[in-house]
Amino acid sequence: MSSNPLDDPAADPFALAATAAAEIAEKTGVERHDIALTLGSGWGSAADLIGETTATIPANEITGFSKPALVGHTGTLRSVLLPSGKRALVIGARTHYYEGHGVRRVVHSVRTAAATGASTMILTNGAGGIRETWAPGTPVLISDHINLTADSPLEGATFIDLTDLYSARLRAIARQIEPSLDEGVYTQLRGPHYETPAEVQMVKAIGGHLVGMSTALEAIAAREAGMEVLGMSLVTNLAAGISATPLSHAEVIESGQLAEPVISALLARIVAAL
Ligand code: 8IG
Repeated sequence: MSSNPLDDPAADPFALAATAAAEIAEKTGVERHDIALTLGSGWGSAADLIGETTATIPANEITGFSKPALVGHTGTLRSVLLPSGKRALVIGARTHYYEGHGVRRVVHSVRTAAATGASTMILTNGAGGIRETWAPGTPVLISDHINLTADSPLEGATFIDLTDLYSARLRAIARQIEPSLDEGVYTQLRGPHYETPAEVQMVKAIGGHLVGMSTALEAIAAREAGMEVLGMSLVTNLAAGISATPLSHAEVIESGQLAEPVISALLARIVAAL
């Protein structure tokens, strides 16, 4: 196991993000990126659809990034030239909170994206759906979140307003592209276990519509960095107890793969409209 500089409590996570961004600029030959996308389960093909990939970097070659913990998570950073001439940084390497490396490692990709110049952060994920009407394969715009990790990427007395964290402006653009897109409140839990049915009922009672293990902490860090955030979930499964059948990771992966072409094309159309 190689050590990660972010694990040193004395390290400055923003300085390490700036270092990572400089390395990305050097390795991609792209001075500044405008938009960043983190592609979660089911969303990966969007990278091929949004534009022309001009550089692909194994994430572990960049300061602070780690090898992906999970098969199906690609572990690369890609620089994509959009038809508009804008540059997108596609992050296919997400560190999850449940990996236990701490929240600095979780949000490093977002801070790095901001340091590359990106002013828009698109966060995508696979999630469990609490609304019965959301069949597996349904994409949902994230309108707000509930952070049940009991953690924060902010350190010290850093008071950041999270009203309109998930930009109403960007959501309106997404709904212009696809008027049938539903919105929902994403609830981040620590995982890696899925919820019990009782926990899903608790999340429903407090106003959550989606359950997942990423995104909320990343969105907070994106806002701290001054970025405008668009969040989208792919409902890969009904949350525990909403459907009669138990959850299996294999089924979650499979429904993600089935929906991937459709939702990736949708995301590409949204990116083109930003
Ligand atoms: I994909 O049902 C996916 N990720 N917490 N619950 C939680 N995370 C998830 C789920 C789910 N499905």
